[in-house]
Amino acid sequence: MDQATLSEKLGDLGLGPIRFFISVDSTNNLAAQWAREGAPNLSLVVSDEQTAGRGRLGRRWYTPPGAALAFSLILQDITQEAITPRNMLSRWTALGTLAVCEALKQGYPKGLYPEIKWPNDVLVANLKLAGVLCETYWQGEQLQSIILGIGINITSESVPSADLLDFPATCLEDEVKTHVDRWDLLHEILDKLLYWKKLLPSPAFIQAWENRLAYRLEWVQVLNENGSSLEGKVLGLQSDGALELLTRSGSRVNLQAGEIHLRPLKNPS
Ligand code: BT5
Repeated sequence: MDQATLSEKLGDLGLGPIRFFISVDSTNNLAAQWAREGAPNLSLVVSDEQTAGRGRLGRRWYTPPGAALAFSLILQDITQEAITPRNMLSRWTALGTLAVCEALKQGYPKGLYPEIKWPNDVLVANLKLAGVLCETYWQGEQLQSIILGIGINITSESVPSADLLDFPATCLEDEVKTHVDRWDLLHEILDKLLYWKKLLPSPAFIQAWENRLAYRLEWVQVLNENGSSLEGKVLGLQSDGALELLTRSGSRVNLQAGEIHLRPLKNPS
């Protein structure tokens, strides 16, 4: 792939300019820098390899060459969607996960059941296939830009060894048992993303997100970064994107998308 070919391939989507790299540290870093320098809305950074790809809270995201999709979309016209308050920001992360799910479902309608592991992962067959890192840049209370970074494992080379993972992972080719054209998939993901972006403030968006939610009506353990944990049954989503759980004592708890992890509970007592 090269920049001109990719720009042509994605040309019908109405994106901003596209920068394609063979290798970068992190597409989110390059996108943030470009946004500061005045990148137009919907500019896109794509790289074949990332040498220091990032997950949340300084965690690593592995993107070896020739094996995955790694890209970052720059969103500058955020007020247009009219959901700038901080408590609505989880919708932007969900936009990435939902777009990946819908593109996968469209491409592989039979046999692939992508789900959103709240707040930022895409699972297939209970294995992590993709992750979203949404970063915001503010000037005071004014949201300037959002960088929506998405990483998807395509070939088996993209799946890190188990010792590097905090949740078991897979790649698309292993799940669909056939060759995948990652650039076709990129086109479809961006297409879905632009579609749902327009609907971001609507109840239909929350509904579509909730329809893809993993572990619905199942018991999960919620692990906090501070070491505390909570067990609950996943009920669904609140209108602000909070995850609603029913605890063992019968109370309802709404989780905001902070630094927490969900784990399925195999044998709830
Ligand atoms: C994420 O974080 O899942 C967000 C990943 C976002 C990556 C994209 S790629 C384009 C853009 N540029 C960037 O630098 N980042 C974005 P989190 O939920 O914190 O998960 C991180 C954890 O996922 C790590 O601690 C590993 O356990 C695991 N992991 C790392 N690489 C993986 C991979 N290729 N496949 C599956 N799991 C992986």
